[in-house]
Amino acid sequence: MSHVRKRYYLKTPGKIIVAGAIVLIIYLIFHREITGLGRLLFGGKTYTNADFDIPDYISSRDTDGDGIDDQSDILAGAREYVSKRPVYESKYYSGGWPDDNCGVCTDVVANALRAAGYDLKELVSEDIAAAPGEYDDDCGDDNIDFRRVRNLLTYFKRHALSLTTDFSEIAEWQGGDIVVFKGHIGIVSDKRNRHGVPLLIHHGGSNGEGSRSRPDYEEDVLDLRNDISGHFRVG
Ligand SMILES: [Ca+2]
Repeated sequence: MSHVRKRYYLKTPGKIIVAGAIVLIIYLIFHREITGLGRLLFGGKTYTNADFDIPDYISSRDTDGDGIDDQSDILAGAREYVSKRPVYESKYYSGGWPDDNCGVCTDVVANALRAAGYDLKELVSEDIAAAPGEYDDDCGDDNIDFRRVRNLLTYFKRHALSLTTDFSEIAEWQGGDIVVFKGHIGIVSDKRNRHGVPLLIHHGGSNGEGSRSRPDYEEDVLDLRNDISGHFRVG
């Protein structure tokens, strides 16, 4: 008894689609550093301050007294937090701090600063009490106030060093800085793209309101955004 192997062939439209997809993928891989979609999908080669003759910024402060300067602690704290691959989910916690590996964009910043000895829950609460007119009227719950982008923007405007929002001034951007967008916030990476623009350590969708866990929390997306509202340095 003979067996006749049945072969399946793609029809012409299918072949064109598959070939087109392959060409597009190859193009994006080889041009990933100059195309926004390629950078998002495949990342790109990264650079450091040394590649652009930019001196590393070392803070003169060591708030938690661990022998490591604040700026370095903040950067390491951000990486430590996202290394646990938190799940993007916006929930209320009775203690304020998420304790189930879920979180939102503000939790990256709160945990990064916590690693340097800054308790944003306490600091934001104290500042709202000291200057309630500077914050929105719906503030007043310590457990959530420090997890809202708009409150952190107000707090950093009042208490942190405000720096340029021009991405072309690459020497003014350092790992451990804080960057705020419309509805989103993150920590500046010490890795840079081919133009010297740093990567962003963050959690959330590209519009800041993501609802899924990201496969990569450190991305070359900073200069793809046009809604920056603040660049700050705490350390
Ligand atoms: Ca320290």
